Amino acid sequence: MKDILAAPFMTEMIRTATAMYDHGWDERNGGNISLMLDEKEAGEYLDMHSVLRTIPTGFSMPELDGKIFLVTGTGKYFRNIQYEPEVNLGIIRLRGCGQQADLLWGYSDGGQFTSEFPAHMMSHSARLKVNPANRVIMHCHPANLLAMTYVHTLDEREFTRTLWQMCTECVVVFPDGVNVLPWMLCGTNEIGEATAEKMKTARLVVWSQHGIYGAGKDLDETFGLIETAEKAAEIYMKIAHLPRINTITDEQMHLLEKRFGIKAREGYLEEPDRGTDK
Ligand code: 2HA
Ligand code: ZN
Repeated sequence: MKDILAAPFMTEMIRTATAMYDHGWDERNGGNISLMLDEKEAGEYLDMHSVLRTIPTGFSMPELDGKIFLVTGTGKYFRNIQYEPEVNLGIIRLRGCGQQADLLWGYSDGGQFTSEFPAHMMSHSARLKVNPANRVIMHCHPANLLAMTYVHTLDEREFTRTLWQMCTECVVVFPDGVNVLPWMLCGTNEIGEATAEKMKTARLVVWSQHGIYGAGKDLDETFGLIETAEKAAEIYMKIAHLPRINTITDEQMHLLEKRFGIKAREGYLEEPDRGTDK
């Protein structure tokens, strides 16, 4: 059996959680990540028949039966993941219509997966239907995106357009835009279901006055997605109180669409022949 602490999925997870902490996105026990593992790859590092204990999930998701996830632990600090991965992370396999999670590794102090496990698993299910290559759901509390939800309309088209206007590459990195949930109680199946519904049409979902969810095919892509949206929100928070005398126009965004071979979300940009709006 190979050393699991040297597995690429483990080193990448630790590297990513540490970078997120270093960016200030995951204060105290804030934030959580789940990474779907390939069964064959995980089998090189784990005895797949040895179940340490079984944890009830509190929801039913038959479509995820047999799927294996590396998940951050509840109450655990991202800051500490690099020092004690086996305490702060766990690997679980779902079964029994997703109602049971068999622990295969980790949570070694008796802990369990993140309180946002329902939102993660429901979002995995939603994103896999849109993109079978999706592997990552990531949640964190980046300051500027959060700040923006206090002063900007939560209308999804307007929120997205503002972010696209803040950096030239935004529309290229997230052409599907950003969906937005109003404030909701976190850690519940209800916010999980609402997040998954929003994940059907975008890889980024803002939780107002709380944080953001991102989805992607790997940790790098998902981190980069949140990083780009947060950079745009930072610029917005630097200029929101000042008169805006220049911006990126819809016409320019259409040029970006052509240059990078992407298509901005339907109806989010004015069509070229109808001129541009703000
Ligand atoms: O796990 O971020 O939303 C801590 C959180 C809950
Ligand atoms: Zn949170």
